[in-house]
Amino acid sequence: MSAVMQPKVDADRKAFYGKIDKSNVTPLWEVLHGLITATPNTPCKPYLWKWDTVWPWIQEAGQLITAKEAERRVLVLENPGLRGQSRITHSLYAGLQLILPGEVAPAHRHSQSALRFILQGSGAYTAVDGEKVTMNVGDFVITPSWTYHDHGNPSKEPMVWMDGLDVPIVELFDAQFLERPSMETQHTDRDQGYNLAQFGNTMKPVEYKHKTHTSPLFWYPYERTRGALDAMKKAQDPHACWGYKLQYTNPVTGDWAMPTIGTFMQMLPKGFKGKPYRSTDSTVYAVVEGKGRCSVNGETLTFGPKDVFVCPSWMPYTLEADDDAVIFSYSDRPVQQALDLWREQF
Ligand code: GTQ
Repeated sequence: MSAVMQPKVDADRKAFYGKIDKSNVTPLWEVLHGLITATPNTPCKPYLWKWDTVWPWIQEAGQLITAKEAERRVLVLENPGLRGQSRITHSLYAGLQLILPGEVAPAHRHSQSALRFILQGSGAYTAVDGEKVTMNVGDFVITPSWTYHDHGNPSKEPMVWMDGLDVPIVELFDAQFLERPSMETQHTDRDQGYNLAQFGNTMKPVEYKHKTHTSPLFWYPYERTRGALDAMKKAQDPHACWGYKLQYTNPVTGDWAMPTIGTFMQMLPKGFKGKPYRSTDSTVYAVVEGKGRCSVNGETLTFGPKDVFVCPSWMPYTLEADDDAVIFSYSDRPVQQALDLWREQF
């Protein structure tokens, strides 16, 4: 085709696009290269939220609104590449929730699954399905899809945890529901610790049959997780990329603790310099102990306790630690694996 033909071709195509556009039809060839890409083309960016920066703002939020009025007094951590979408990665939500002494965050239930990862304070509780769990720093707590939950703080100190929810995943499927019961708080008739006793001891009640894909154990205390990492560290060498890393499991099925969110705790031993790693699950990290660095996409994220950072899909990153660093993380890995999509490379 000669060059002189081009304007006519362009004009014909434009006219054609205009004609079919009115009926909501569009040519694939104009968008194909952006649609089916050779590697993940994520809008998610690497980012670090320093605790020292956000903690004063969390306290300020505590002066501006009560937990009751807000329903949930949370500062959402929005990925800089996804502003206005209440997302920390393309598929997951994160927020920092504050509950002050004497406050109650009223009960509700929703299709979205939630995790709590405790960053500061002790003595506040979350009530899940009729049972209160009093939380401490480093604990991982699950609120399964469609279970009633309310939070309260009978302690004398403010309590902050990170909320991780699968909001964007549920939104993708347009499958969200929310209900508020008539009572502000749930009647809790079981003792604290009952859930852990039933499911946290590599046993289960003989009559227990699981009905959902979420772990029946909803409280994973830090003490146990930390103990497991310590034992691992004594027994073996660290993995070249991730040091010592454990995945939280459903004790009954051995599967993920939550169907949509994979959760992990890892330890980078003092002086660790990890090799580059990448995977298709954009990952949210929350630091419990220690200091170190994550280098991703030419940026160095220098982290310490209570900091939160994100490593986006398929960007190679390395982890380093100055002292023993213990880091919680979560991602959409269970969903990707269930759909045969997940890849990693190291
Ligand atoms: O605690 O139920 O950060 O429903 C966002 C939505 C927390 C909660 C969030 C929620 C909650």
